[in-house]
Amino acid sequence: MSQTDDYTPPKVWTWNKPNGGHFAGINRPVAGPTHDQALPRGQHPLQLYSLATPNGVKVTVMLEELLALGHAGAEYDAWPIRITEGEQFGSGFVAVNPNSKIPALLDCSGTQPLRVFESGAILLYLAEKFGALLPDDPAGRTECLCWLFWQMGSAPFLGGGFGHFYAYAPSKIEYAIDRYAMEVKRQMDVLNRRLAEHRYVGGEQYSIADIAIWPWYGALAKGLLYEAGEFLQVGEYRHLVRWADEIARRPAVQRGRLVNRLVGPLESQLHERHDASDFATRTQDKLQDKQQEPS
Ligand SMILES: N[C@@H](CCC(=O)N[C@@H](CS)C(=O)NCC(=O)O)C(=O)O
Repeated sequence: MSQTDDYTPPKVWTWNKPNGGHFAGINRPVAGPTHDQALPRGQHPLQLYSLATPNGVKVTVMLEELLALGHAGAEYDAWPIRITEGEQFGSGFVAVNPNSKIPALLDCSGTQPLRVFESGAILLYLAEKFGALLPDDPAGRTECLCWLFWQMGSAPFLGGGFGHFYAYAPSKIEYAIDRYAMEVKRQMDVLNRRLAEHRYVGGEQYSIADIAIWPWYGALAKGLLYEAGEFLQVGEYRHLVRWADEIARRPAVQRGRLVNRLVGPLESQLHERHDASDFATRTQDKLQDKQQEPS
């Protein structure tokens, strides 16, 4: 096994900027704004500040699903936050999310704007606001929320753990990759077993549990995250793959994936979303932007 035992932690940790790996440019050990930057504001009650990473896609899929269900009050303006350029540290964004991470939502439909941050909290807020995509009965609701919170607790092991050490870390550390590969395979097995018995993660009804889990574990199961499909043998989790394919076919999911996407084929990018008609005209948007990746 390769070892990294040439490092002895000092008594007091200090910030070694160049040692931060792939995200060295944006990672820092303190919170709060770095600069003044107001957020743009559109005409709809819901203002979303986000990016088409897995955490961002959860919310745009949710909003598109709500609109597809006929909830006109879910009309939204979606503004891109360029996290590789540090826009999450602007004063306006920090006021909406003190944790400086996308996605962040501002609901301006009441007398005072209401901020909502953390993707799981945003999904739950929207589900309750519109009475949709969350079962009403106590048992169904509880099961759905268990899986929603499962995702919020599990994905950091996939993204911050496995993805970081497998794809982004400046050196390949066998111990770290082993540890997180084992955990991620265990998580996929959890989902696979659940989906062997139920059509959707929450049960027989499509819900915010699927909307939270699909952008991470659906992409993983299709080999689209961290180029790790072969390494993790994702095709073995056939019930998870079946579910991932079914969710991917939903028109609202296909629309939601495009919103605030700044990279990839031009037809997959919709930098800002202000109206349903924006999807039809998106290929006219010729702006290119810097790489975005889940952190
Ligand atoms: N637990 C948060 C995680 C959000 C998150 O990690 N967002 C990433 C992009 S996927 C981000 O904004 N990173 C910027 C940074 O870390 O500075 C949520 O689910 O909303």
